[in-house]
Amino acid sequence: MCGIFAYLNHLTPRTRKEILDLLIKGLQRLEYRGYDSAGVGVDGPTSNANITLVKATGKVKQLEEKILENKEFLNFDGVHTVHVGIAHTRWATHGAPSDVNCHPQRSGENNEFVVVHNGIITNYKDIKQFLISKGMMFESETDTEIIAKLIKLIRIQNPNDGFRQLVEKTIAQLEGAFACVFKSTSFPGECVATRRGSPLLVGIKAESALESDHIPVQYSLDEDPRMVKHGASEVAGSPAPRKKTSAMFRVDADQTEEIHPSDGDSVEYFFASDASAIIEHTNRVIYLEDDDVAACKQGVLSIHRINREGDSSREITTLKMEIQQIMKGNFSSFMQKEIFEQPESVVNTMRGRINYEQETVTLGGIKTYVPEIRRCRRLLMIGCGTSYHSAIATRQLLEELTELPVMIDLASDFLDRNTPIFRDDVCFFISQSGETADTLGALRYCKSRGALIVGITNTVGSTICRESHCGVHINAGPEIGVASTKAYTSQILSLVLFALVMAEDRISLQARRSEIIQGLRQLPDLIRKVLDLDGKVLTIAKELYKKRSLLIMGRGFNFATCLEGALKVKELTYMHSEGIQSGELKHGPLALVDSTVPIIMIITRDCVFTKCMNALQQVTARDGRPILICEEGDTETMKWSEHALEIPRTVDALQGILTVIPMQLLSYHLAVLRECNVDCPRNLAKSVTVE
Ligand code: G6Q
Ligand code: GLU
Repeated sequence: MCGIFAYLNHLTPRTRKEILDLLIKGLQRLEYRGYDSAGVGVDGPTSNANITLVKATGKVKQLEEKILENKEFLNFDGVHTVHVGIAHTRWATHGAPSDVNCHPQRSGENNEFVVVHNGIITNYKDIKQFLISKGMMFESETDTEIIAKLIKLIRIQNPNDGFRQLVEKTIAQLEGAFACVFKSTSFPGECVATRRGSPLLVGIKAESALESDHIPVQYSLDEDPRMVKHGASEVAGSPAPRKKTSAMFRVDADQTEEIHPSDGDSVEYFFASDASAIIEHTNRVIYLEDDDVAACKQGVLSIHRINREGDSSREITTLKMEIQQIMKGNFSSFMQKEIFEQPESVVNTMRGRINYEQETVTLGGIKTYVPEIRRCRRLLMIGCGTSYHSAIATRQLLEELTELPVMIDLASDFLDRNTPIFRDDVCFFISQSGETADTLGALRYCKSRGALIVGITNTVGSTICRESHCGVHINAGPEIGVASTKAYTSQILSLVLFALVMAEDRISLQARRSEIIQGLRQLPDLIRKVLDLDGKVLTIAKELYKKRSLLIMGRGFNFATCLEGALKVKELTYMHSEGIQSGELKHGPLALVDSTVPIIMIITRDCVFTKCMNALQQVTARDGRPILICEEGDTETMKWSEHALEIPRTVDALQGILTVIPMQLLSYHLAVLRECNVDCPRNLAKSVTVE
C-alpha cells in the first residue's frame, strides 16, 4: 500500500546525485508494496530557497529516467552538507495516477511546503471547501493536497511557530489515516514526520555511538506558557528545571546529552513506511506511534506529542531482519502475509464509510447514482475467478436488500452469449486489478448498450475504474500474491456496503441493516479468531496433501466459499478440487462419495442449516468422512466428523467472509507441503489482460 522514503543528511556532504540515487533506491525497496506512480522532492538545484519536484506515473524506473533526463537542471554534481529529500510511491485512492496527483503534493506554486502521504484523509472534502473559501487554488484530485495547503494557511496564521508546531496544528484538523513527511523552504534543513493509522519509522545513522536506547517524548502541552507558570520553576530560587528534551542522545567527550551543530559529527536520518528501505543504511530504528511528531532540526531528532497517550519514550530498536524478510514481514510469502492482513484490510475497506452509532453507510463513489440505481430494471454482477465468486457470495443479500433481480455472470460466458442488455440495467464489474480483459470486454459491451456501469476495483486509475460511470474502491491495499485473498473478502464487504446503502430508506429493512452493520463492527476481531485456527488447518493439510482431489460442499451464504475454496486449492496446489452446491448432491455428485474421497463440508446455523445437515447425513451414510467448517460450540454437527474447524458465529450474510479463511489457509499449507510456488503458481498471472 504505497510507500514513503525520506533522507536527511546533516553535516554529511552528499552530491545531489548521491541524494537522488538514495531516494530512488529507497523507493525501489518499497515497490513490493504496490503502487502506480512515484515522485521526489529535493532542494532547488542551486539553493535551499526553493524545492524541486520530480514526478512520474508508472514505475520507479520511469521516475529514475525522468531524473536522468533532467540531470543538468538538477545539478547532479552540486554538494549539500545539510539536505532533506522526500520521496513517495503512490497507491491512488483519490484521483487517478497522473503526474499532478503524484506526491509530493505542495502548498502552492512556490513549493513553500511539500508533503508525501500514505493513507486516506476522510474529512478532506470539508477541509478543501474551507481552504477554497480562503482563496486557495487546488491543482490535484488528491485528498493529500489539502495537507500541504492547510499547513500553509496555519503558517500564515501562526508566523512565529516552528515547523514542528505547524505540523502539530495541521494534523489536529485531520481525520482518517496518514503517515506524512514534510519539507519546507521556510525551514531549510529541517523535516517533520508524523503518523496516524499508517506506519512510519525513523532510521538513525550517527558517527558516534548512540548510547541511549530510548528517546523521551516531549509533550507540546508543556510548551504552553499557561502550563509553565504552575511548574516547579515558580519556587523562589530554584533554577528553572532543565527541560528533558527528547533530542537525540549521544554521549560524547564532554558527556553532553544533545547534538550541537559545532559537534562536527555527521548524522543521517531515514524515514520510511517500513524497514526494508532503511536496513541497508542502519539497523537502529524508532517505530513512531500514532500521533507522534518527529522533528529533525539542526541534526537533532526530537519526538513530540499533542496528547499524553502511550509511552513517554520511544525505543531505539536494532533491526535483525534481512531485507527480503522485512518485505514479507514474518511471513514466508506475500499470499500468507495477505491472508493474515485481513483484519486490517477489512478495516481499510470500511474506513470512513460506516457510522456505527447512526448506522449509516456512505459510498462516495456512487452516491449521486443511488437514485438511478434504485429505479433500474435489474443488477448484473460480472467478473472472473475470485471476483466472480465475490458476486456469488453477496447475491442473496443484494436480492434481499435491493429487492431487485440480481444476475451473476462470468465475463467470458456473458460475452459469448451476446446477452441482451438495456438502458435501465445497472452492471457491476468486479475486478481486483481493474485490467482483466474479459471483464473489461463485458464492461464495454454493456456501456455501448447504455447501461449504467459500476466498477468495483482495488486499483484506482485502472482501465475498468476509468471506464466506469461510478464505482467503489475496495481499499484492500495492493495484493501481490497471484491467488486473491484479502481482495476477495474486501470485494464481498464492498458489495455488502452497497446493499446497505440501497436499503437505507427502507423502514422494513432497518432491523436487518442494523444487524449487519453491527456484525461488520465485530468482523476484524472475528477474522483474527479464525486466523488462530492456522495450526489446526496445517494438521488437516498434512493429511490431505497427497490426495488427488478435494470436494467442498455448502449452500446458501456459504456456497461461494465452496467455489472460492476449490479455486484456491486448484490454482495453488494443482490438485483437482470442486465446489459443490450441497442441494445438488442427489443430482449426481453423491456418486463421488466413499470413504476415500477427501470432503470438506461447510455448515453454519443459518436458514439452510437443516438442509446442510441432510447433506451431511447423505455423505456419512455412504461412508464419507467429511472435515467440517462449522460454528464454534455446534456439538450437534461436530459429532459427525473427526475434524472440525470451529469458526465464530456472525450474521449469516457475513459468514462467507469467515468461512473462506480456513480454505485460504488450507490451500496455502497444501501448496507449501506440495512444494508449489505460493506467490506465483504455474501458468497463472496476477492480471489476465488477454482474453
Ligand atoms: C484468483 C485469481 C483469479 C482472479 C481473476 C480475476 O485467486 O487471482 O481468479 O480472481 O483472474 O482477476 P481480477 O479480479 O483482477 O479481475
Ligand atoms: N490518498 C492519497 C492519494 O490518493 C495517498 C494514497 C497513498 O497512500 O499512496 O494520493
